[in-house]
This record gives sequence, structure tokens and C-alpha cells, in this order.
Amino acid sequence: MRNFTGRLASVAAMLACLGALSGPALAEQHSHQSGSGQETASGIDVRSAWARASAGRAVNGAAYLAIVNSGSEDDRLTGAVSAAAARTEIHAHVERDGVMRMTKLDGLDIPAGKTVTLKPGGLHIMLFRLRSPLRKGGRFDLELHFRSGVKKTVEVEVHPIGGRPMGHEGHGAHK
Ligand SMILES: [Cu+2]
Repeated sequence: MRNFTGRLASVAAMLACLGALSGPALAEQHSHQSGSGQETASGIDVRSAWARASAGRAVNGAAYLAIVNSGSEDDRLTGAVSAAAARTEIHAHVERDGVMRMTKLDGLDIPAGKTVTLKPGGLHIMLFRLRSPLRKGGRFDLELHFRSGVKKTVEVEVHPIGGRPMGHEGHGAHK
């Protein structure tokens, strides 16, 4: 019985994971800045970090942000940690056989002079097993680790879920 329950829990986690990403992706523009990013000698700056409020009993979430490399050296995002979640991964969406799927990345190149934007339907920081639901208006810290040794802590703002209930039909909401 224990095994069966465990399996149900992991299926629920999977659905929640998909649900977190299948909302009205482009319904809102998040042009304001969180103000928590700061320039350093590395030239890496993180801006506009946000997450969508959890839907129902969703156990997973995703964080979105923009990483600016104004330095002259290429860098690479190698991981992230947050007290808000048990585990994080860098994820991308890739289309395979006409279906969008999430894929774990080992890292994310941040070329010199470029901005890499993580946004719904695309790149994101997956937050597995949230310690508590993400509530609209809430905030949590996310620490980003870079190959150069730079660590950046940003404050992630939790935004409303959006206009319509999120289903579990997958990743069709992009574009
Ligand atoms: Cu994901």
C-alpha cells in the first residue's frame, strides 16, 4: 500500500509540475525590476525574478528571471538553490513530435554582452517540492550559481496565477 501511495504522490507531483508551466504564458508582462539584482565585477546581473502563485495543492513551481552579462567574459549558470524548495533544476522546453516537454539542463550559457531570459514556455528554474505554496504577493530568495564562482541571490516575487484555471494538458500554451 505504501508503494502505491508513493507512486500516486509522484504522479501528482508530475502533474503539478506540468500545470505550473501550462498557464497563460504571455498574459502578463513583467517589465518592472525586482531591484534586488546588483552589478558586480563579474558583470552578471539578475533582474525581474518572479514566479507564479501555486495552483491548488501544486507541489512544484517555476521561477523566471533575466540574466544579464555585461562583462567581457562568457559565463554559465550551473545551478540554483532556494529555501523555498527541496530541489531545483534548470529546465528548458523542447518540442518533440509536436509536443512540448521539459528537459533538465546541466547549465545555461550566459555569453558576454548578452541577456538570457527565462520565461513561461521556455527556460525556467524548476522548484521541486515547495516548502509551502507560493502565495500571490509573497517573496522568496533564490541563489544562482555561476561557473565563474559568482553567486547571486535574488528575491523572487510571486505573481497571481492568471486569468484562467490551469489544466494538466501539458505545454501547449506557449506562443
Ligand atoms: Cu520544469
